Amino acid sequence: KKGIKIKTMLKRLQFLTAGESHGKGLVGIIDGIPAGLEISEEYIDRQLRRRQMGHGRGGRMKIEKDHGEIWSGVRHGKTLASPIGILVQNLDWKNWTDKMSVDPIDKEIKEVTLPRPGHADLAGIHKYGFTDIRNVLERSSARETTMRVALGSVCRKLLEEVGIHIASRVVQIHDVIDNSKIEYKTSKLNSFVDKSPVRCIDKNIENQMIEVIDKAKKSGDSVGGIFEVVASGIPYGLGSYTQWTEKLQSRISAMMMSINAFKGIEIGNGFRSASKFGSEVHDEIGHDGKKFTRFTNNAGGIEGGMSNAQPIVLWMSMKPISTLIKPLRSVDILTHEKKKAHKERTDACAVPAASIIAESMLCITLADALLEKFGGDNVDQLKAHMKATAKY
Ligand code: EPS
Repeated sequence: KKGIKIKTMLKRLQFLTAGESHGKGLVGIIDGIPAGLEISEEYIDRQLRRRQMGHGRGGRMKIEKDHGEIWSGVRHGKTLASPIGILVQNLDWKNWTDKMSVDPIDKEIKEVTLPRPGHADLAGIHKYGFTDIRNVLERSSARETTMRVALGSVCRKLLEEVGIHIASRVVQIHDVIDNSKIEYKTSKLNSFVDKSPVRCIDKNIENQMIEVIDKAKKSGDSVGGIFEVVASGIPYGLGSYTQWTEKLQSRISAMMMSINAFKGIEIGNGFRSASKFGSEVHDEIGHDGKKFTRFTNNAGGIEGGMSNAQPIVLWMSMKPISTLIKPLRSVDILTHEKKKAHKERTDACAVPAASIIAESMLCITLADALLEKFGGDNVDQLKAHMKATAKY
């Protein structure tokens, strides 16, 4: 008998999000988290706050104060192994009760008919047969990623329990590049980088990044960028080379590329290895008397579809947000009149926020791969299994 199976790359965890950008709120469930994990709304909210930050965010973030309310799966501060349900209310909902009413209403509601190039609008109305683009844009909005961060924070807590830390930093916004090397431990990186409004390391570059965002904003435009996500404390053997569905890099990429506006992912040196010789790329092996060591980590912690006990390093690129205050050419979907695209309140830059979303998706992917390899119905069992068999 077939059970209900959510179609994802995940093996042990399942999660779903629901919610429209201007609906009542966001709903999420994550199932498969072992019992006995300490978690609080305060812990979740700390991550939600990180997603709301960043220079270049628009008016919506001034309205929202995202709060993850735990509805199920936790008792007296610890997980029960049952599905964890989380709710985040949209504070903006009170301004949208007519436009986003669940029940039919008598009032005339103006339909959105001018698709934005780059957004889900045009393909979405064709796919679902809508005449109002709002039916598409409400769910395709990056507001949905709030819930991914909320659910991802439960996985982050689980990873922290076993010494795995995930952090990120912005490398590039538009044409401004921060060439700094990361000199912080992964567990300390976020507390440093989070102090920067663009989440970069170099203070001079920070000013230039702010300038380029301000310039874009002033002209009604938007900018994208690149950021790096790192995970440390990873044992050997998450993922496998035995089948395409098992490879860790496929699982990570599928999860990452599901984030709104993400256009590219590099594992380790990625595209930057293409112009190098093999002898310059591959990470030579040493031994310090206790364990194997590597002289470099160009592979970004993954070889043959498995973690190799080096930090996992990912670079990701985000395109500029497609909702523009200075809109591009478009065509009315009903009249076929040539007009400018629909304007909504928007962000000039959401790259710093996107780096938090990517961290969260990596948390879910790695927690899943960890539970797949080491199992355990409660956190103590997971720890005991890891103590007995994990190799670093
Ligand atoms: C977002 C909320 C949205 C946008 C943004 C991301 O809120 P609103 O549409 O009310 O301003 O700020 O999404 C987009 C720009 C987009 O094109 O989807 C959030 O919570 O991150």
